Amino acid sequence: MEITASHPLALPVGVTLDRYIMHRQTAFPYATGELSQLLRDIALAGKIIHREVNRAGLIDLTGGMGVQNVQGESQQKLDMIANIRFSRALKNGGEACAIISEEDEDIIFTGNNNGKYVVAIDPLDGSSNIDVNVSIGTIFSIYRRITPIGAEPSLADFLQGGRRQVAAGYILYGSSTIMVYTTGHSANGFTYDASLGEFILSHPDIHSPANGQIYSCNDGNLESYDEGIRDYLNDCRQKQYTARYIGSLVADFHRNLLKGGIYLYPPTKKSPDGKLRLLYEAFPLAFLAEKAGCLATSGHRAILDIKPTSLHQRTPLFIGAPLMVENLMGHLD
Ligand code: FDP
Repeated sequence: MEITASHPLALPVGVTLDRYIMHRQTAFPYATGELSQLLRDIALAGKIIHREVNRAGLIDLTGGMGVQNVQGESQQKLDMIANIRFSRALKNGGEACAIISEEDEDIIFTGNNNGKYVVAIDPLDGSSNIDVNVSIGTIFSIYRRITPIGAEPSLADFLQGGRRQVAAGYILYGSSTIMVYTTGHSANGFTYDASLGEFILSHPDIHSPANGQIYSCNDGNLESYDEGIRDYLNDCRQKQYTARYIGSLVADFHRNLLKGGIYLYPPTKKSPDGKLRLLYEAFPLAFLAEKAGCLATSGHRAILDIKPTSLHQRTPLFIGAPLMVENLMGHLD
């Protein structure tokens, strides 16, 4: 068999996440490498979760724990495992002095009081899809601490506001596993090659389409949405847009980011403040979305302009293609 230059076997493997992070770091002469290491720790935990998710059905990792998490939602075994994996990776890494997680009520102190960063994380988002082989994800958000290095970190480190994030992203465990993150410049995606054990740059400098034709929301909640939202959804139907709702925020967000679309989780009667969590769902996705040319709003203000007041605060979320989000806003009071 002749292997030509364009044959897949002859093509270079591509840029690994490690190399990319290292390369980016050299662009900042005063960078110490701690943020780079933190991102590598997150990627490593992501690889482990990829492995657990893929064999969950074989080793009794599906199903619930029989307990509820701090949100009052039933905790799945994989939720708990992902939480342990990420906490351990961040504790062992040494760069994070504290973590907050969807699965824990209070701040987790890593014991590394010299660490410069704090991390807010949803270790496994989309729990209701875990047992049925549907895409799920991890969402993370990183801040430089504002408490002095060496001291015990505090709530204030986590309540700085979304615009103070220094990095944010997600890992989607889908038909392939992909990590997408930004350090405040471009948004880049790295697909996991399990045979190499490496994330490889596959989606450099993501720019989402300015407009789209996909809308994603839980239609079963329609009766409990405000009139403006119902109006907007009607508009989408009249334009014969495509309805796509996986019910895993990361998966719905990722699809819309690449194809052009809007994700909506409005206030409902059951969740009058919205269902999604500000610090480890809305903030990181909004930060990433803005870098990729999208918009994210609560319906009242840009998500990144919301002043956080508590660790597990909720918010309505409308996020996606800028023209779609603007059109939606035109339907709201
Ligand atoms: P889940 O409760 O399954 O963890 O983060 C919460 C979240 O999933 C999102 O991932 C998802 O988009 C949304 O809630 C789904 O909520 P509904 O079941 O109410 O539609």
